[in-house]
This record gives sequence, C-alpha cells and structure tokens, in this order.
Amino acid sequence: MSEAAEQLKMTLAEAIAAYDRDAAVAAALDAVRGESLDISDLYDLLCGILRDVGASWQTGATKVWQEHFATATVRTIVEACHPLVAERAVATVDRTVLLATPPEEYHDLGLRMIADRFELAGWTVHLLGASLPAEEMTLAVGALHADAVILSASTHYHRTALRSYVDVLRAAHPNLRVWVGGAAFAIEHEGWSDDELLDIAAIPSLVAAMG
Ligand code: B12
Repeated sequence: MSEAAEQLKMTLAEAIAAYDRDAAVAAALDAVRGESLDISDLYDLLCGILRDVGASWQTGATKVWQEHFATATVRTIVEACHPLVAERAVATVDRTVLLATPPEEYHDLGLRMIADRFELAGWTVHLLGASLPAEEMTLAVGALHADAVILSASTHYHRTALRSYVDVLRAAHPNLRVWVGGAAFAIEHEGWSDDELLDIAAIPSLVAAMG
C-alpha cells in the first residue's frame, strides 16, 4: 500500500471510531479528487477496513451496531465516488455486465465495488443488487442483452447455492459468461472451475482476453 493509502486508511479508521461519517466521506473524496489515490486503490483500502472490523467483531471487541456503522460509512463513500467513476471510465468496450448476489445473500458492498471496476474499464454496467432469484436474472440477461454476469457470495452456504443458480443461467443463455467471486471463494473454490472465477486485476483487460 502506498504511503498516501496508509495515511488515508488511518484517517478513515479514526473517523469511523469517532462515529464521524461526514469526516470519513470528506477525507476519502479529497484523496480521490486530489489524485493522490485512484478509485480502485480506495476500494482496496475500504475492503481492508471492513475486514479489520469483521475480525474485531468476531473477537467481540466490536459490537454489531458498530460494525453496521462502519459498513454504512463505507457505503456512503462508495456511492459518493460514483460520479468520479463515470467521469474516469475509459472509452466504451461495447460489453454489458449484470451484477447481483443470490437469494438471502445480503453482503453486497463488494459487488458494488466490482460494478464500479467494470464501469471504469468501459463496460455498460447494470447493478441488480442483493438477493436476486436466478429466474429474475435470467429474464434480465435477455432484456438487457448482457454479455456477462457477476455473482458474489460471502458465506459458504451461498457459495454452494450459487452452483444451481449458475446452472439455471447457463441453461437459458449458453453463450453468457458467468463469473463468481467474493469472500466465500477467497480460501478455496471446490466445485468451481478456474475459468468461473475472476481475478479483479484482470478486469481492465478482460475484453481483450475474451476475444
Ligand atoms: C459488513 C458485513 C455484514 C453486513 C453486510 C452489509 C452489506 N449490505 O454488504 C451484514 C450486517 C448484513 C452482515 C450479515 C451477516 N454476516 Co457479515 N460481514 C460483514 C463484514 C464485516 C464485511 C463484509 C464486506 O463488506 N467486506 C468488504 C467487501 C468490499 O469485501 P468483499 O465482500 O469480500 O468483496 C471484495 C472481494 O471479495 C471482491 N468480490 C466480491 N464479490 C466478487 C465477485 C467477483 C466475481 C469477483 C471477481 C470479486 C468479488 O470484491 C471486493 C474487493 O474489491 C465481513 C467481515 C469480512 N472479513 O469481510 C462479515 C462476514 C462476511 N459476515 C459473516 C457472517 C457469518 C454474517 C452473518 C451470517 C452473521 C449473522 N450471524 O447474522 C450475516 C449473513 C447475512 C446474509 N444472509 O447475507 C462472515 C462470513 C463467514 C463465512 N465465510 O461464511 C464474515 C466473514 C464475518 C466473519 N469473520 O465471520 N455482514
């Protein structure tokens, strides 16, 4: 992590500890507007803050309401960055991606950040949010002429449930690219082939790789 990123991570963690959402949002926006940090670096750093909060919640040092406060603050920062994402996106690559989580999977912040990474890379992005049934995604793929679908899972239970979700989608749309990811795939991905997983770092050059 760069020195600017380390500094900002500390500032944001302090603002969150002081329950000062406005200060956190202002510091994050200053950093990305001032170009000391790009948006992808900011998202990596926000992800790190939430992982720290999650670890602290697991030990009991952070209460559930405090974890919710931190998550809400991060969400506000990400939403506040969106006009900059649209401004900084590269020229269109003429590809459309839809993003969602499967039913009952409410961890959607990672998905939200992935949506912006695709937009920065020139994709047309339709974020369909958390807990979308496979049948609805199947309809959306047809209606929005999607080339690809991104599905995210944070819990092991939802990683398993995604298998039949992806099978339903592929049966309806054989040429569709479907990629899965999220915290549930971080350690291992039994039952999934390597080409169903996506490396975030590959997003900027995906279209060239897809041929
Ligand atoms: C915030 C949070 C919540 C919030 C979610 C708010 C929201 N709307 O997103 C709330 C309070 C709702 C919540 C609830 C629960 N949570 Co929770 N939660 C977290 C926490 C603290 C942070 C998650 C987060 O936003 N991280 C930041 C984002 C940016 O990271 P990310 O999702 O991993 O995404 C990154 C990558 O994975 C990647 N990515 C994501 N999707 C995709 C897809 C593709 C294709 C690709 C390439 C990449 C990619 O992109 C991001 C990086 O840019 C984590 C702790 C942790 N260690 O992460 C626990 C955690 C995920 N939760 C956990 C649990 C257990 C739960 C609950 C079951 C708790 C409970 N007993 O009720 C419920 C389940 C709710 C449900 N049914 O979905 C566990 C999961 C354990 C497991 N592996 O099974 C964790 C890890 C906490 C822990 N240490 O135990 N949670």
